[in-house]
Amino acid sequence: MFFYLINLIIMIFSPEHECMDGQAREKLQLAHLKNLVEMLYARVPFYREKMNSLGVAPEDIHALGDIRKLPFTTKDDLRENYPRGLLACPKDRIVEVHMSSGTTGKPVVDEYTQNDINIWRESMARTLAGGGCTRDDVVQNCYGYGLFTGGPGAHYGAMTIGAEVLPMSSGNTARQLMVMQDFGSTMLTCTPSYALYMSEEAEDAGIDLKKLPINKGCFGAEPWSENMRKEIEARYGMKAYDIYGLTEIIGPGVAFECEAQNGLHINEDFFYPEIIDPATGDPLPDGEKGELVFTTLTKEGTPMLRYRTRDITFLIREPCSCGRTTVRMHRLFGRTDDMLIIRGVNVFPSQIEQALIEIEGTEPQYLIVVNRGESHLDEVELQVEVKKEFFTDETRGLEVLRNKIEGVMKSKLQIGLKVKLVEPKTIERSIGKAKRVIDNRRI
Ligand code: DLL
Repeated sequence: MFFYLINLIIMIFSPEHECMDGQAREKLQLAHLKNLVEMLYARVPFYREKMNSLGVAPEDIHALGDIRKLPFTTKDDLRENYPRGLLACPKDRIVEVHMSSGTTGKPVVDEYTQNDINIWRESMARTLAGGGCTRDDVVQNCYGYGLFTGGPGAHYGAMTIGAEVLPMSSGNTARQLMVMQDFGSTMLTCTPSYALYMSEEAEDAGIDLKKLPINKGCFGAEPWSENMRKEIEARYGMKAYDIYGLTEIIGPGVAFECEAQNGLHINEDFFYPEIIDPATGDPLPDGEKGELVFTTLTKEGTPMLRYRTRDITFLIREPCSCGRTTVRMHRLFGRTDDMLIIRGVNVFPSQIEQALIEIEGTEPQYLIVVNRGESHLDEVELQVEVKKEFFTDETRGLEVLRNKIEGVMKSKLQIGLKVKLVEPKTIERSIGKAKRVIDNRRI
């Protein structure tokens, strides 16, 4: 009765799990962890060999903290075991497969049993409910369908809630806008860059998104800043929520924002998080920024043991005003492998984006091009789209703006970069994940 009331008031999808007492949850997590380690040791040679080489066996797991005795798993391990080397159950129990291509090497594979799909449905229902989704919503799902987890994940979640799903996939923006108007979509799910792109197309077509019923959205799959959130909220007249996940762990549904928007709640009864120092692998205390590591506690197809995500964040354990008791992660700061090292200085594309959107006159569209110059020094060109008024204006305005951006970047990033202002819509738009960096140094 108590949980039923909470559910009615603040739309928590599974209050009995999401608002669970901390000690009870830890007990559950430990039981799952023991099962998982036993199962992986018995069934997956890759994990058995790794554990043997560290001299650790399933019977060494007595407390949650013992997870630190276990080996890490990396993206390279996954690629080396492509396509089916990490399968932990008979192949005939697999009902669905997803992959993420990345930019180099073999894709990363996730294979799901029916039980894994059920966990995914549940995690995504919690995620969309965190963004206010109810059975009364019409969810326009413009994450890509196919091998990418975004489309199917959001679809499963919305259906589990009982909402109506429009399975649009990404692209064909004119049709997206037509359907949005004709079917009265109330919730949008897509990458944040595609949400912005659609809003530009709407503006050009004379459609005022603020007048449509669409009033909330769950965005993720790529880095985006607080300012980009404000921009999306202003253009649509909606509330925009950050959602996080990765193919290796399940897809979207690993963590999500609630209405308090003070970090992303991790579905930690399914996905056990740790933060480590990326250089040493040592655990870091709560509140300290490091690499996020996940163990899938209940997955059957391709479970992951201490998977190093390369995503950088910190954990927040203070109670959340929404009533959920799950640990939260701060929205991502970047990735260990996206970090550009420019003349010895660490730079994340997200820092550039954050600085840029604060500068009046620029559009939230940019491209970072890194070259190694003739003097063998790294040279960075930052291409920034500028509002169309600037190009009809005298060139003096453009020069002032360019100097301003260069000055702000120098003070925020501690490196000098060359800014090239470009006309609206010259930077290539993406219907999926946006490409923000071209690093020619590696070619
Ligand atoms: O992007 C799953 C997903 C789909 C998440 C839809 C959210 C919404 P992958 O293609 O395997 O899976 O990419 C995972 O994308 O390790 C992060 O680096 C990045 N990422 C995902 N969500 C966010 C986010 C999906 N909210 C990789 N903010 C992850 C920043 C994100 N980066």
